Amino acid sequence: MMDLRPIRDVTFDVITIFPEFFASILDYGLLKRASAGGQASIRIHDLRDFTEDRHRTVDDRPFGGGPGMVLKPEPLFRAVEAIGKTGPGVLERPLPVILLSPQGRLLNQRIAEELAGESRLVLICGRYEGVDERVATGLATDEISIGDYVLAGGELAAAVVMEAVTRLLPGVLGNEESPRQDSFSEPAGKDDGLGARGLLDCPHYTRPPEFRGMSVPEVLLSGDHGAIRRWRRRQAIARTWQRRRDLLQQATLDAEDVKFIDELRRASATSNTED
Ligand code: 9WO
Repeated sequence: MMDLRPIRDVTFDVITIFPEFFASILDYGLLKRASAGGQASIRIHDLRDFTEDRHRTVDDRPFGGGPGMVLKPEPLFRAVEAIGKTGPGVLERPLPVILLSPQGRLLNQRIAEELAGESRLVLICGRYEGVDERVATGLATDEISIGDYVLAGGELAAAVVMEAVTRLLPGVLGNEESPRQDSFSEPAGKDDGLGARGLLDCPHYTRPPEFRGMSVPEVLLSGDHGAIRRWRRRQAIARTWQRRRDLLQQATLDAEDVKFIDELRRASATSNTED
Protein backbone atom coordinates (compact mmCIF):
# COMPACT_ATOMS: atom_id res chain seq x y z
CA MET A 1 0.00 0.00 0.00
CA MET A 2 1.07 3.59 -0.58
CA ASP A 3 2.30 5.58 2.39
CA LEU A 4 -0.75 7.60 3.46
CA ARG A 5 0.69 8.69 6.78
CA PRO A 6 0.49 12.47 7.18
CA ILE A 7 3.79 14.35 7.18
CA ARG A 8 4.17 15.53 10.79
CA ASP A 9 7.40 16.86 12.19
CA VAL A 10 8.46 19.24 14.92
CA THR A 11 11.42 21.61 14.97
CA PHE A 12 12.72 22.29 18.48
CA ASP A 13 14.88 25.37 19.06
CA VAL A 14 16.58 25.11 22.46
CA ILE A 15 18.16 28.21 24.02
CA THR A 16 20.77 27.40 26.68
CA ILE A 17 24.05 28.56 28.18
CA PHE A 18 25.19 24.89 28.09
CA PRO A 19 24.80 23.79 24.44
CA GLU A 20 27.22 20.85 24.93
CA PHE A 21 24.81 19.41 27.51
CA PHE A 22 22.55 18.24 24.66
CA ALA A 23 25.24 16.29 22.73
CA SER A 24 24.59 12.95 24.46
CA ILE A 25 20.81 13.35 24.26
CA LEU A 26 20.96 13.87 20.49
CA ASP A 27 23.45 11.02 20.09
CA TYR A 28 21.32 8.24 21.60
CA GLY A 29 17.90 6.69 21.56
CA LEU A 30 14.59 8.10 20.50
CA LEU A 31 15.64 11.70 19.79
CA LYS A 32 18.55 10.57 17.63
CA ARG A 33 16.29 8.18 15.70
CA ALA A 34 13.61 10.85 15.21
CA SER A 35 16.25 13.34 13.98
CA ALA A 36 17.64 10.81 11.52
CA GLY A 37 14.11 9.88 10.43
CA GLY A 38 13.10 13.50 9.84
CA GLN A 39 10.26 13.52 12.41
CA ALA A 40 12.14 15.87 14.74
CA SER A 41 14.68 18.56 14.09
CA ILE A 42 16.58 19.74 17.16
CA ARG A 43 18.54 22.96 16.95
CA ILE A 44 20.63 24.01 19.95
CA HIS A 45 21.43 27.71 20.38
CA ASP A 46 24.11 29.15 22.68
CA LEU A 47 22.55 32.09 24.52
CA ARG A 48 25.95 33.83 24.54
CA ASP A 49 25.79 34.10 20.73
CA PHE A 50 22.99 36.63 21.23
CA THR A 51 24.90 38.97 23.55
CA GLU A 52 26.41 42.23 22.29
CA ASP A 53 29.18 42.97 24.82
CA ARG A 54 32.68 41.61 24.51
CA HIS A 55 32.33 39.51 27.68
CA ARG A 56 29.20 37.84 26.27
CA THR A 57 27.32 38.59 29.49
CA VAL A 58 24.06 36.65 30.02
CA ASP A 59 23.44 37.34 33.74
CA ASP A 60 23.34 40.21 36.21
CA ARG A 61 22.68 40.87 39.91
CA PRO A 62 19.07 40.83 41.14
CA PHE A 63 17.27 44.14 41.69
CA GLY A 64 16.25 44.31 45.35
CA GLY A 65 19.31 42.35 46.41
CA GLY A 66 19.73 38.75 47.37
CA PRO A 67 22.08 35.94 46.46
CA GLY A 68 23.08 34.75 43.02
CA MET A 69 22.51 36.04 39.52
CA VAL A 70 19.54 36.41 37.18
CA LEU A 71 19.46 35.75 33.41
CA LYS A 72 19.17 39.09 31.61
CA PRO A 73 16.22 39.63 29.27
CA GLU A 74 18.04 41.14 26.24
CA PRO A 75 19.98 38.04 25.01
CA LEU A 76 16.88 35.83 25.41
CA PHE A 77 14.66 38.27 23.46
CA ARG A 78 17.32 38.60 20.74
CA ALA A 79 17.68 34.81 20.53
CA VAL A 80 13.94 34.20 20.12
CA GLU A 81 13.66 37.02 17.56
CA ALA A 82 16.55 35.58 15.53
CA ILE A 83 15.18 32.01 15.74
CA GLY A 84 11.74 33.25 14.66
CA LYS A 85 13.27 34.56 11.43
CA THR A 86 14.81 31.18 10.51
CA GLY A 87 13.69 27.60 10.02
CA PRO A 88 10.50 26.01 8.76
CA GLY A 89 7.23 27.94 8.73
CA VAL A 90 8.85 31.36 9.23
CA LEU A 91 5.62 33.08 8.27
CA GLU A 92 3.47 31.17 10.75
CA ARG A 93 2.87 33.28 13.82
CA PRO A 94 3.04 33.35 16.75
CA LEU A 95 5.97 31.03 17.42
CA PRO A 96 5.29 28.97 20.57
CA VAL A 97 7.96 29.85 23.15
CA ILE A 98 8.13 27.67 26.26
CA LEU A 99 9.99 28.70 29.40
CA LEU A 100 10.89 25.63 31.48
CA SER A 101 10.33 26.55 35.12
CA PRO A 102 8.87 25.19 38.36
CA GLN A 103 6.26 27.98 38.11
CA GLY A 104 4.84 26.52 34.87
CA ARG A 105 1.85 24.26 34.25
CA LEU A 106 2.69 20.70 35.20
CA LEU A 107 3.60 18.51 32.22
CA ASN A 108 1.37 15.49 31.62
CA GLN A 109 0.46 13.29 28.66
CA ARG A 110 -2.36 15.60 27.59
CA ILE A 111 0.03 18.58 27.40
CA ALA A 112 2.62 16.46 25.55
CA GLU A 113 -0.06 15.64 22.95
CA GLU A 114 -1.00 19.30 22.70
CA LEU A 115 2.65 20.24 22.07
CA ALA A 116 3.04 17.41 19.53
CA GLY A 117 0.45 19.23 17.43
CA GLU A 118 2.82 22.20 16.95
CA SER A 119 5.26 22.33 14.03
CA ARG A 120 7.81 24.41 15.99
CA LEU A 121 8.65 24.82 19.68
CA VAL A 122 11.21 27.17 21.20
CA LEU A 123 12.45 25.95 24.60
CA ILE A 124 14.14 28.42 26.96
CA CYS A 125 16.36 26.91 29.67
CA GLY A 126 16.89 29.05 32.77
CA ARG A 127 19.99 28.97 34.96
CA TYR A 128 21.42 30.66 38.06
CA GLU A 129 18.86 31.84 40.66
CA GLY A 130 16.26 32.65 38.04
CA VAL A 131 15.23 34.35 34.80
CA ASP A 132 14.16 38.00 34.51
CA GLU A 133 10.36 37.92 34.88
CA ARG A 134 9.90 39.92 31.66
CA VAL A 135 10.95 36.76 29.79
CA ALA A 136 7.98 34.92 31.33
CA THR A 137 5.50 37.77 30.79
CA GLY A 138 6.72 39.38 27.54
CA LEU A 139 8.48 36.66 25.56
CA ALA A 140 7.31 33.16 26.52
CA THR A 141 3.85 32.09 25.34
CA ASP A 142 3.82 29.14 27.76
CA GLU A 143 5.59 28.09 30.96
CA ILE A 144 6.00 24.39 31.74
CA SER A 145 7.23 22.47 34.79
CA ILE A 146 8.17 18.78 34.64
CA GLY A 147 7.54 18.28 38.37
CA ASP A 148 7.48 19.87 41.79
CA TYR A 149 11.20 19.90 42.51
CA VAL A 150 13.96 22.42 41.93
CA LEU A 151 16.66 21.70 39.35
CA ALA A 152 19.88 23.61 38.68
CA GLY A 153 18.50 24.69 35.32
CA GLY A 154 15.96 24.04 32.61
CA GLU A 155 18.11 21.80 30.36
CA LEU A 156 16.98 18.44 31.77
CA ALA A 157 13.37 19.66 31.69
CA ALA A 158 13.76 20.67 28.01
CA ALA A 159 15.10 17.19 27.22
CA VAL A 160 12.12 15.61 29.00
CA VAL A 161 9.66 17.74 27.01
CA MET A 162 11.40 16.91 23.70
CA GLU A 163 11.35 13.16 24.39
CA ALA A 164 7.72 13.12 25.60
CA VAL A 165 6.61 15.09 22.51
CA THR A 166 8.78 13.35 19.91
CA ARG A 167 7.64 9.81 20.77
CA LEU A 168 4.09 10.91 19.89
CA LEU A 169 4.98 11.86 16.31
CA PRO A 170 3.86 9.42 13.60
CA GLY A 171 6.60 6.98 12.63
CA VAL A 172 8.90 7.52 15.62
CA LEU A 173 7.99 4.38 17.59
CA GLY A 174 8.08 2.20 14.49
CA ASN A 175 4.29 2.12 14.21
CA GLU A 176 3.11 4.15 11.24
CA GLU A 177 0.05 5.36 13.13
CA SER A 178 0.35 8.03 15.74
CA PRO A 179 0.61 6.15 19.09
CA ARG A 180 -2.18 8.28 20.54
CA GLN A 181 -4.63 6.74 18.11
CA ASP A 182 -6.13 3.73 19.85
CA SER A 183 -5.44 0.62 17.85
CA PHE A 184 -6.94 -2.85 18.19
CA SER A 185 -3.58 -4.55 17.73
CA GLU A 186 -1.88 -2.45 20.39
CA PRO A 187 -1.17 -4.36 23.61
CA ALA A 188 -2.63 -2.78 26.75
CA GLY A 189 -0.29 -0.25 28.21
CA LYS A 190 1.48 0.79 25.05
CA ASP A 191 -0.75 3.37 23.47
CA ASP A 192 -0.61 6.56 25.45
CA GLY A 193 2.32 6.28 27.81
CA LEU A 194 0.08 6.05 30.83
CA GLY A 195 -0.92 2.53 29.94
CA ALA A 196 -3.98 1.95 27.82
CA ARG A 197 -6.55 4.70 28.29
CA GLY A 198 -5.01 6.62 31.17
CA LEU A 199 -4.07 3.76 33.50
CA LEU A 200 -0.70 2.78 34.92
CA ASP A 201 1.02 -0.03 33.07
CA CYS A 202 0.64 -3.73 33.96
CA PRO A 203 3.70 -5.72 35.19
CA HIS A 204 6.08 -7.18 32.61
CA TYR A 205 8.16 -10.37 32.78
CA THR A 206 10.71 -12.14 30.61
CA ARG A 207 12.79 -15.33 31.03
CA PRO A 208 13.61 -17.11 33.27
CA PRO A 209 10.18 -18.24 34.58
CA GLU A 210 11.66 -18.52 38.07
CA PHE A 211 14.42 -16.24 39.36
CA ARG A 212 15.74 -16.34 42.97
CA GLY A 213 12.46 -17.79 44.20
CA MET A 214 10.34 -15.22 42.35
CA SER A 215 7.99 -16.77 39.80
CA VAL A 216 6.34 -15.32 36.73
CA PRO A 217 2.53 -15.37 37.13
CA GLU A 218 1.21 -18.68 35.75
CA VAL A 219 -1.32 -17.05 33.43
CA LEU A 220 1.46 -15.44 31.35
CA LEU A 221 2.90 -18.90 30.58
CA SER A 222 -0.53 -20.40 29.79
CA GLY A 223 -0.79 -19.36 26.15
CA ASP A 224 -4.43 -18.35 26.81
CA HIS A 225 -4.42 -14.92 25.16
CA GLY A 226 -7.89 -13.99 26.40
CA ALA A 227 -6.93 -14.76 29.99
CA ILE A 228 -3.63 -12.88 29.58
CA ARG A 229 -5.43 -9.79 28.23
CA ARG A 230 -7.91 -9.83 31.16
CA TRP A 231 -5.11 -10.36 33.71
CA ARG A 232 -3.10 -7.42 32.33
CA ARG A 233 -6.13 -5.17 32.32
CA ARG A 234 -6.94 -6.06 35.94
CA GLN A 235 -3.32 -5.58 37.04
CA ALA A 236 -3.28 -2.14 35.40
CA ILE A 237 -6.52 -1.19 37.15
CA ALA A 238 -5.45 -2.62 40.53
CA ARG A 239 -2.10 -0.81 40.43
CA THR A 240 -3.73 2.45 39.42
CA TRP A 241 -6.29 2.06 42.22
CA GLN A 242 -3.55 1.30 44.77
CA ARG A 243 -0.92 3.85 43.70
CA ARG A 244 -2.61 6.65 41.72
CA ARG A 245 -6.32 6.69 42.54
CA ASP A 246 -6.47 10.24 41.10
CA LEU A 247 -5.89 8.84 37.57
CA LEU A 248 -8.98 6.62 37.71
CA GLN A 249 -11.33 9.64 37.46
CA GLN A 250 -10.03 10.34 33.93
CA ALA A 251 -9.56 6.75 32.77
CA THR A 252 -11.73 5.13 30.09
CA LEU A 253 -13.39 2.17 31.84
CA ASP A 254 -15.92 -0.37 30.64
CA ALA A 255 -18.60 -2.10 32.74
CA GLU A 256 -16.27 -5.00 33.60
CA ASP A 257 -13.56 -2.54 34.78
CA VAL A 258 -16.04 -0.73 37.01
CA LYS A 259 -17.17 -4.05 38.50
CA PHE A 260 -13.53 -4.99 39.20
CA ILE A 261 -12.86 -1.65 40.94
CA ASP A 262 -15.93 -2.30 43.05
CA GLU A 263 -14.42 -5.66 44.06
CA LEU A 264 -11.14 -3.92 44.97
CA ARG A 265 -13.08 -1.45 47.10
CA ARG A 266 -15.00 -4.23 48.89
CA ALA A 267 -11.84 -6.30 49.45
CA SER A 268 -10.03 -3.33 51.02
CA ALA A 269 -13.07 -2.44 53.15
CA THR A 270 -13.32 -5.97 54.63
CA SER A 271 -9.58 -6.17 55.36
CA ASN A 272 -9.68 -2.71 56.90
CA THR A 273 -10.87 -2.65 60.53
CA GLU A 274 -11.75 1.05 60.39
CA ASP A 275 -14.46 0.46 57.78
C1 9WO B 1 14.51 28.03 43.41
C2 9WO B 1 13.73 28.02 44.54
C3 9WO B 1 14.06 28.00 45.89
C4 9WO B 1 13.03 27.97 46.82
C5 9WO B 1 11.69 27.97 46.41
C6 9WO B 1 11.38 27.98 45.04
C7 9WO B 1 12.41 28.01 44.14
N1 9WO B 1 12.38 28.01 42.82
C8 9WO B 1 13.62 28.05 42.38
C9 9WO B 1 13.91 28.08 40.97
O1 9WO B 1 13.00 28.13 40.19
N2 9WO B 1 15.19 28.04 40.60
C10 9WO B 1 15.49 27.96 39.21
C11 9WO B 1 16.34 26.72 39.03
C12 9WO B 1 16.17 29.14 38.65
C13 9WO B 1 16.35 28.95 37.16
C14 9WO B 1 16.98 27.59 36.87
N3 9WO B 1 16.33 26.53 37.61
C15 9WO B 1 15.38 25.73 37.06
C16 9WO B 1 14.54 24.72 37.53
N4 9WO B 1 15.11 25.86 35.80
N5 9WO B 1 14.15 25.03 35.46
C17 9WO B 1 13.77 24.31 36.48
C18 9WO B 1 12.68 23.40 36.30
C19 9WO B 1 12.19 22.56 37.27
C20 9WO B 1 11.08 21.72 36.98
N6 9WO B 1 10.51 21.77 35.79
C21 9WO B 1 10.98 22.61 34.84
C22 9WO B 1 12.08 23.43 35.07
